Amino acid sequence: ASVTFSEDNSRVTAELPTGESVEVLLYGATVLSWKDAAGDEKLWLSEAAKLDGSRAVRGGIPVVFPVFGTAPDHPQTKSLPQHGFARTSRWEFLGKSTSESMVGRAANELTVKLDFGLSSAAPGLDPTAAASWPFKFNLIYSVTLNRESLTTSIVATNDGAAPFDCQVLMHTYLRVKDITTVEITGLANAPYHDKVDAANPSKTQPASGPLTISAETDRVYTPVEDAVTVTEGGKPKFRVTRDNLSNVVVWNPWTEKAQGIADFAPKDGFRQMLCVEPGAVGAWQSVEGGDAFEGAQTITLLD
Ligand code: TA6
Repeated sequence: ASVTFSEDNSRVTAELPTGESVEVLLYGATVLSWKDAAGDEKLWLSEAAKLDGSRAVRGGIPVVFPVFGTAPDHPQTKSLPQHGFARTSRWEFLGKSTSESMVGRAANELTVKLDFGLSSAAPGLDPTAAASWPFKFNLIYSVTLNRESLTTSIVATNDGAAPFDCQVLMHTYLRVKDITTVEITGLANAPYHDKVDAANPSKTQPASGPLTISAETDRVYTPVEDAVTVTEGGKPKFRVTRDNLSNVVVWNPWTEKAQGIADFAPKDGFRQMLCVEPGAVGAWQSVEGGDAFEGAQTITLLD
């Protein structure tokens, strides 16, 4: 048995013989769908998400580079759009590879890796980028699927002589059945920047007790533990681990913000989603000419 691929000029899909699948839109190299063997969707995608390249995809896993949010007092990136230009550029599909290994429960388990590229010379580069971020760079983004997990990894290479500063984040929209039964653990004692409390943004997560979501939540954590776990109704659902990404953003827009986001639909869809976003966003990553920044997330299915 082998992996089934499909590719057209807008997206690439891969399906394992056991039924798990992933779909990636070339626009933004945005993972749109990740299904388990039973066909259950693990990511949330807005019903009003634009998939035609007219704006960043609302949902799935948008790639954030070279800036998270906006950085008005950072000369190199202050004129870039929110979350940078990677998610609004057309990436090139570089190819696929499969490997077989004794992984997890299944002997001889298949793993499939899809590679995508975006460079400063690419025709698909969002035009605002070249205009306002004049660095020579090359991005390789890999999406790796096996029965247990989905890994997304990025290598950002500086092809110029001058160093550049960047931030990297994978803006993952996890799908949940009911946000009110969700608990997030692995953040104990973690300092975080609370973007909902401008008056008092610097906080620390208590030593015990899970994070629960019952209002707009927008926090940039620096976890002290390796894994963040999402449970629903007391049952573990997702474990998120990181390589070289020291931050995790937890976001849910809740009622009012969802109402105000044009491409967020249905408006009560915030009850079925939770953004857990691994990134290197607490500080600027300075990449010397010829060097690269690498980071990855792995989302493991626990049920
Ligand atoms: O990751 C959280 C966040 O920075 C929120 O502040 C909110 O702006 C969200 O990203 C969505 O941003 P977007 O530009 O995709 O609407």
